[in-house]
Parts: sequence; structure tokens; C-alpha cells
Amino acid sequence: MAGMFGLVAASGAWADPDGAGIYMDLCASCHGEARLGGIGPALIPEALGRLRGESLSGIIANGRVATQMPAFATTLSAEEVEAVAAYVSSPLAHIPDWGVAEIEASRVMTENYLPVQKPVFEADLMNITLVVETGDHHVSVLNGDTFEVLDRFATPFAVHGGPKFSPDGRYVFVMSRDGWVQKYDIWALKEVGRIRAGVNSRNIAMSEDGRWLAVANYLPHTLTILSTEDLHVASVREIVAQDGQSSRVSAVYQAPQRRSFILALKDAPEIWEIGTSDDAGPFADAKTGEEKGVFARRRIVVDEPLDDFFFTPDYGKLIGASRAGDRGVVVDLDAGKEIAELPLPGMPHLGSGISWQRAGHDVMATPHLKEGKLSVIDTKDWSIVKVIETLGPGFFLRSHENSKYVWADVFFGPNKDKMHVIDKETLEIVKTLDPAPGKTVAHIEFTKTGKYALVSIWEDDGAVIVYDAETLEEVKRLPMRKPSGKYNVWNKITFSDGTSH
Ligand code: DHE
Repeated sequence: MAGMFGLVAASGAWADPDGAGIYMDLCASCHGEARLGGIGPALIPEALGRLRGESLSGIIANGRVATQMPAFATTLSAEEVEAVAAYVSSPLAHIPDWGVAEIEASRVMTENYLPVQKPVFEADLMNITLVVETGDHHVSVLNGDTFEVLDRFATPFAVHGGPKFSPDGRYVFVMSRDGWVQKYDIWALKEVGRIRAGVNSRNIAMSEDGRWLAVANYLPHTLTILSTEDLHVASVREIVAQDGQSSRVSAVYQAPQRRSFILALKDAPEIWEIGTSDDAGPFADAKTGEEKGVFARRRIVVDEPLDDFFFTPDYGKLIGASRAGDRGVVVDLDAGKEIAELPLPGMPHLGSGISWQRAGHDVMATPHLKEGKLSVIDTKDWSIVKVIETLGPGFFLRSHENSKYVWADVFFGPNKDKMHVIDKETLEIVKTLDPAPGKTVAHIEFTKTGKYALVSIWEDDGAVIVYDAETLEEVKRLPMRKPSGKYNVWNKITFSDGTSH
């Protein structure tokens, strides 16, 4: 690439900016000739959507701090930068093959990795808490009692969604938007290996028995199922609706009691349920018999595509968001049909929904991405219990069975630095925290017993703030690089009340 650079600099700018040509000369060696990524991320519209306000041409011209992305402003004219930006923003001419062979070929196992007989550190293994740091693509492994950082490991570029722990909490799996799945051994504090399960992926889910990890893909239109043991490919299933329509998978969820994965389909009015064991259970009972075997699929036909699911704690029902983002649709998973509708204007973010018991009733709460409010819903009769006004639209909610409070961030707008603390009984905001004026303050996780609540200052020179979850006083600030989600082993593997799944 250096030689190519010299040639270009010596001969001046390209005569007629040819984005594709410039890409091949300057970008392909890191981002791949087919734009599917290499040492740099994939440069395709599906991946670039996440830039969230950062300008693509700005990144090409000025580079990216703390990455290997150089600044091209001295090599390329403004028109040439725009031409490359336009080229990488254009859809791929064809969806690349990414089947069993390609996925298997991408697997890289860590050479010097050896399992250990016991953890290489002293700590309560159930109180380990991971912090995903998206600023420089790392995960910090915290001792949840002392908040000491036990390890900080590099992840693939742009991790999204919650990492998933094995049922015993010993291993964790992390997924990036470019479809890489990384397996990490918490006892050994070492990466075990990684594999690219999709070209552009959404999230992952662990089967109830811990044997399988499902990866929801946008590109190609598939669900990849990996063996958690050695990351081999167990299944790549194409997603085709009954009318022949191919669909992206918006998300995959684990339904532990049903021993199944539940899939939200982006482009088809169907919900899929895929079994993860042959045993009897709600999934096996509800299955129509159209397919048999461990990954048997069941289709649940709905009126329109539904996205972003909240599940009742028994995984018997889900609420999905309508495409218009103005209502929630309740689906009974056993009956396999829609049973209710709820008015939820302002784009509910049901995936962040949490549930708890209030005055003998099961309730859930969801933030809305386009309105400053939280809807609290009775999950028996699907009535709206209360709409809580907030200082702006929020993204994440969290509570814990031992806490009196729900914590809700204000992710968007001028009050993005605020964090509301809400009483679970009165549904009143009891305190609004403002720990880092002007900075985004978001996402909450509790430690195992609910004693502390951990909150992110979501900035490159950010921090995780540890609060006493009862007094709401700050206890500690741990410097972190744009910390996003935090995940406590115990809360996740026990499906703690108050965590979104
Ligand atoms: Fe997420 C979880 C979808 C944008 C950070 N996000 C999820 C999940 C889904 C989802 C389906 C649940 C997966 C799981 O944990 O298994 N996210 C979407 C979108 O559709 C949306 C709105 C648009 C998109 O770009 O895909 C979106 N998400 C974002 C962001 O812009 C965030 C704030 C920054 C980022 O990293 O991209 C973001 N999403 C997160 C985080 C979680 C998440 C931190 C895990 C939350 C948890 O506590 O479990």
C-alpha cells in the first residue's frame, strides 16, 4: 500500500474521482477487496449505519484516533474522499456466500490457550462483571466485590448486544457487528478462539443447556448455530418465509423454559422458534410436526413483521414492536398467535424492557426511543399501568430483585447526562442523577446481590461509576474507554428479575 501511496502523491489526484478504483488502491488491503473487512471493519451500508452522526468522509479524511485508520486528507482531494465514501455506502452488488465452508475457514483458535483446573485469580466467580469498552474495542473483566480489573482483552471491532455466558458462568461469548464471535475463558482469563458466523450480524443467544450459540444475521439472511465447545458450525439455516420471501434476522433470543431459540424476522410476518433439544417441553408440545430433530423449526405467523421482543419471565408470551413503532403486539408462544395489542407510540424499545412484581401484579416497563417516557404495563391483562414522563428518550433500563428501584437513562437529547431512579412501587422518580454534566450517561448493571449499581459515562474518556444502590451515593469511578454495556455473571445466568434478556 505504501508504494501505491507514493505513486498517487507523485502523480497528483485521480483525474475523475473513481471511488471503486481509489478503494482498491488505498483501502482494500485493510478492509478487504469485497469490502467485507480484514484487519479493518467491513465497509458496507449495513455496517456503516452505526456511525451515528460521525461523518464517513470525516473519518476517511482525518482517520480514527486509537485505531490503525490513517488520515487520507493529504493524499486525496475532498472530491476523492466523497467518491470513496459514496462507493463504500453503496449496497454490495451481490450478497456474499457465507455458508458452512466460509464460516469454518474463518475460525482462529488461540495457539497457546489451555484450559485451567481452577481460576487463575481469587474472586467470587458469580460476581464477575464484564464491561464492554467500545472506545477501543476491549472488554474489562471486573471483580464485582473489589472492582479490580482482572483482565482487559481485545475484542473484534464494534461489539454489539449482550455477551452471553455459559450456564456455569465459566465462558463468555462476544459478538461484533461484522459477525465475529469470540469465546473467552473467564477462569483462564484467555481468549479461546473466534469465528466469523455472519457478514453482518445482530446478536447472539445461548441455548438453555449451554451447547449451542445462535447468531442472528442480516447478511446473509441466515441463522448460524455454533457449538459452544469448539466453535464448529452446527447449522446454517436460510431464513425464508412461507411465501418464499427471504428475510434478515433482527434478533435471536434464548427461551430457557422452552428449550428453544426465538427469532425476530425483519422482512417477513413470521416469528420462528427453533428447538435446541429433542426433549418434551413447551416448544415440543407446540411444534406442529413440520420438522423433527434438534434444530426443528416452528413458524408463528403474525399480521406484520415484529421486532425487538420483550418476554414474560416464563417465556410463555412476548411483546413485539410493530413496524410503525406505535404499538406493541402480544403473542402467545404456546398458542402460536397474537392475543392482544397495546398502544405504545414513540417507538418502544422492548428489548430493554424489564419486569418485576408490584402490589401482587406482574408488570414490565419499556423505554421509548422517540419520546421521553417509560410505559409500565400489567402483563396479565396488558393494560397500561402508568406512563412515566422522563427528561428525554431513554435506551436502557435495569433493576434487581433486591432493589427498590428501577434505573432509567436519558440517552438522547439535551438531558443525555441524566439518569432517573424510579421507585418500583410508587412509579415516581425519586432521584435524577447528573454525575458528568454534558456527557452521555447510560446503561446500568447491578452486582450479584444488588448492592451496587454500575453506570457508564459513555464517552471515549469515560468511566464506570459505582453507586451504592440503596443510598444512591457514588462509591467509585473506574476510568474506561467509552464503556457501553455491563454484564454480571450471576444476574445473567439466573435471568435475574430486572435484567433485560
Ligand atoms: Fe442495540 C442490545 C438492536 C442500536 C447498544 N440491541 C441490543 C439487542 C438488540 C439490539 C436486538 C438485544 C441483543 C442481545 O443483547 O442479545 N440496537 C439494536 C437496534 O436495532 C438498534 C436500534 C439499531 C442498530 O444499529 O442496530 C441498536 N445498540 C444500538 C446502539 O446505537 C447502541 C447504543 C450502541 C452500539 O453499541 O451500537 C446499542 N444494544 C446495545 C447494547 C446492548 C444492545 C449495549 C446490550 C444491552 C444489555 O444490557 O443487554
